[in-house]
Amino acid sequence: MAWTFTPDLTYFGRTLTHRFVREGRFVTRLWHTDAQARHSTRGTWVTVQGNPPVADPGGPYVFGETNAQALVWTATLDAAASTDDFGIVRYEWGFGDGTRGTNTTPGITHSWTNVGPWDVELVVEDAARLRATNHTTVTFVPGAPPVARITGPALVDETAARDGQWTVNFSAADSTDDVGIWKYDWQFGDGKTGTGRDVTTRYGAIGTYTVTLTVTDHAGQTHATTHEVTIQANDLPVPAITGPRLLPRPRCHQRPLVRPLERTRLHR
Ligand SMILES: [Ca+2]
Ligand SMILES: [Ca+2]
Repeated sequence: MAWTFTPDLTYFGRTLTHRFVREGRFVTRLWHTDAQARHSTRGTWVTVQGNPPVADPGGPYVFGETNAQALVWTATLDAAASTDDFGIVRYEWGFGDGTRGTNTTPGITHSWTNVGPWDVELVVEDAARLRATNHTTVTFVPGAPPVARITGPALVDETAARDGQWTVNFSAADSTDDVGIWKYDWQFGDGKTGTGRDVTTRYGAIGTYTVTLTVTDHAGQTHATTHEVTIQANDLPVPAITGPRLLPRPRCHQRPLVRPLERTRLHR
């Protein structure tokens, strides 16, 4: 009669004592040989169970705007303070937004779509499948809103025009934010719009236009400013006609190039 706990650990005898060094469910096999040398095998599960774990999700967590990227808030949570007598094998998180995630290590990174506060649940499990649950909160706090500034000409004359279109450049490079600007949205006052920090537009008529710049930081906070630009023409064009030059009139005392006909007859 032999008892096998692992391929290299075998006991013989009707009864035995085995010391488990960790929690979990283990397969134990009994190899039996009767008096007629017939063999049979039976297996069973042995569950080794210590104390349940203690869940500690950390927190409450408060993160700033540096954790935001294009209105998505990302943070790493740490359950390293959770404990168990033999060790935690699984960390399951409920992020409060309807999604869950699992990991075999205490840390986990997740992204939320707004600032919360989010009620976060942590479930830890040891090798014996004993569980413990705890909660914390995750909150994101936006920083300062951005400040929009337009750099561009106030007056654009005909030197910038070509084929009836005035080309004008504007820049939002002087706009500021405590963390960073996500978006630049432009309205040029003539119905056209644009995006990006540095933009070029074309006006098709003289006049004064109000340019509006709206900047958005990664927390979704906005600020708008305006800038007036006047499009003008220079002096009106002066038409000039170039044609054939007039020939000079012949002088009266000049002899005709051809002699009169009757005088020619007298010399015959
Ligand atoms: Ca345990
Ligand atoms: Ca900001």
